This record gives sequence, structure tokens and C-alpha cells, in this order.
Amino acid sequence: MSHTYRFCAGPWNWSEGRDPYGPETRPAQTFDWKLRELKKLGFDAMMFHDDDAVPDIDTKTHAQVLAEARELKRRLDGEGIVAEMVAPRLWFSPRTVDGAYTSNNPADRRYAIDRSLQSIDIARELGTDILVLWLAREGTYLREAKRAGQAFDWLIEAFDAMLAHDPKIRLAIEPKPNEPMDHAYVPTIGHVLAIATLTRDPARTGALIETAHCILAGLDPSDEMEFALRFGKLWSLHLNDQNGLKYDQDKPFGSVSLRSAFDQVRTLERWNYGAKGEYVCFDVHPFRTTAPGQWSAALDNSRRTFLRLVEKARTFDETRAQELISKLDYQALDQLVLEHLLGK
Ligand code: XUL
Ligand code: MN
Repeated sequence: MSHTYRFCAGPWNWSEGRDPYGPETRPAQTFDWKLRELKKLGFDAMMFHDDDAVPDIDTKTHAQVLAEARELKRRLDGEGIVAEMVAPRLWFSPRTVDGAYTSNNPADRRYAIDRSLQSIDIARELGTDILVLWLAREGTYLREAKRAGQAFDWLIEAFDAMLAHDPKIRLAIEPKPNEPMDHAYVPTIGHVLAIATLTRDPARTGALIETAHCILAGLDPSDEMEFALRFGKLWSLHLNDQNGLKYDQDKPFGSVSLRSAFDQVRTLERWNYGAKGEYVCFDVHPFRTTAPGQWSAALDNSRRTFLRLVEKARTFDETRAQELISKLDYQALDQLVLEHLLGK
């Protein structure tokens, strides 16, 4: 395995330090600045929410939205940066207060579908066939407020509308078990692949896996990735890290568990992830104390760690590991991994 990986980040990864208990700690930066930083870091692609691509999107006509998307494409082309995906931001508007596709308000469900169809049009303008769906508020504040079976029907109806809207679009559903909801309806990759089978085009319904979201579900990220890869459904990736089953932390890749990061990279290597044009995206946020001068470090460090771990995966003594596995000598296998990671 020797292909080189291509890297991607989103404008929101230069976050300003705000959390539920305090305001921004860094002044916002312009999109042009972020694009320049991305280039300096040696990244190849940018991922976009619909309103990252077209700010204040709800105040604009469809024609204006498309014109701005076209203009953005020209800027990206000028910089040699690819648009990796577009994702409708369906958790900010007052019209998504009870969820988007699964809201109990029919007018709000319609809004969510229309906005998603528009995101597909933006994706087309930007030259990507991937629509990412993080189903942020598709869950409940309390269980009795909705019926899960009904919610699944509404989700399938929405996915079908998107698949019918554009014969080329592929839906990459990003599962997350909780936050902002107590329980989400599509919490794991298993749920994504199961619901994909009920859509009008299962072949165009796949997944994006985020490390932190797997950990929040109490699952092993490399196993989740392996599962999606086995089905040919891992179309995008958000690598980061997460300290236990707490709030979503979006730490730099490898920050909490270098060993788990190694396992994830080893999985990607084994399946040749990236060879079909997939990108390695980092969905990381700088720590709240980060000064503006170090703003890009969370992305740069994640990429460095990733590349070091690619080397580790490629130099791991697989023959020795197989010998130990055949003898069920997991004690020695454990130490083989640890010493390989520790280095000389
Ligand atoms: C939320 C999350 C989002 C998605 C894109 O936890 O990961 O940033 O990746 O909408
Ligand atoms: Mn993500």
C-alpha cells in the first residue's frame, strides 16, 4: 500500500473558542484567510455547510444562492482547492427547533427538505457529488414526543426526495448518538447502512464516520470504519479524538488515544481508503485557550500525527503479529503494538 492521502478541513474548524459556558476567545477570521491557511497547511480540499458556501443563505433567492456558489467555485479553482462535500445546516434555524426531517411541524419538515435540495444544487455548482447529512436534531428531547417508527419513515421520505432530485448525488450520512439530542435516531454506522436499504437508491446512500461520534456511542472507531468499508460505504471521514462518553470534544487526531488512532489508520491502510478519491478530513477544534497565531495548529498537528501513524502502520511487523495471533499470544501482541508505537 503506497498511495498518498489527500486532506480536507471545513471553515468551522477555525472556531472562535465559544462553548456553552462562555463566549468567543478569538475574533472571527474571513473566509479568504481560512482558504489561505488551508493552502499553507498543504491541504487539498475544503468541506462546506450550505451557509459556509453561501452566507445568510435563508435571506437569498435560489438564483442568488447558485450565483454565489458559482463564484465560490471560481475562487476555489483559482487556489487549486477542491470542494469535498456540502452539508445542509439543519440545526440553527428557528425552523429546525424540533428537528428537521423529523420535526412534528409539517411546514418545518418541508423547509428541511427544500433546504437539502438546494444544498444538492450548491454541491453540483461546486463540483462535488457528496451531500453530508449530520442528522443533528433528528431525535427527541423526550421519548414520548415522537414515535421512532414514524421518524424513520420521515427520514426515508427526505432521503428519497434528495436521491430523486439529482441522479448523481450520493448521501453520506454522519451518525452521532447524542448531542444536541438525548438520543438520535441514527446513532451508529449500523443504523446508517440499515436505513440505506430502505431508500429508493441504496447504492447512493452511504456514510461519513467521525472518530468522536463512535466513541460517544461507546464503540471502537476502527471497527465502525471497518464495517462501513466492508460494505463499500465509507465515502468520507472526520478524524479527531474524544475523551470518553462526554460532550463532543473534537480534539486533534490521536490526542487522547494514540493507539486507537493507530488502529484507525491501520484500517484505512488495509482498505486502501482514499484510492477512489476519498479525502481524510479532520473535524477538530482548537482548544479554547489557543491564541490566533496558533489557530491552525489543531489541523496541522492532526495531519502530522496521521502521517506518522501511516508510517507506523506500514512498518508494523505483520509477520510477527500473525505468529503471535496464531498462538493466541495476545500478551505479546499487546506489547508488540506498544513498543512499535513507543519507538526505539
Ligand atoms: C457535529 C459534526 C458536524 C458535521 C458536519 O458533531 O461533526 O460538524 O461534521 O455537519
Ligand atoms: Mn463531523
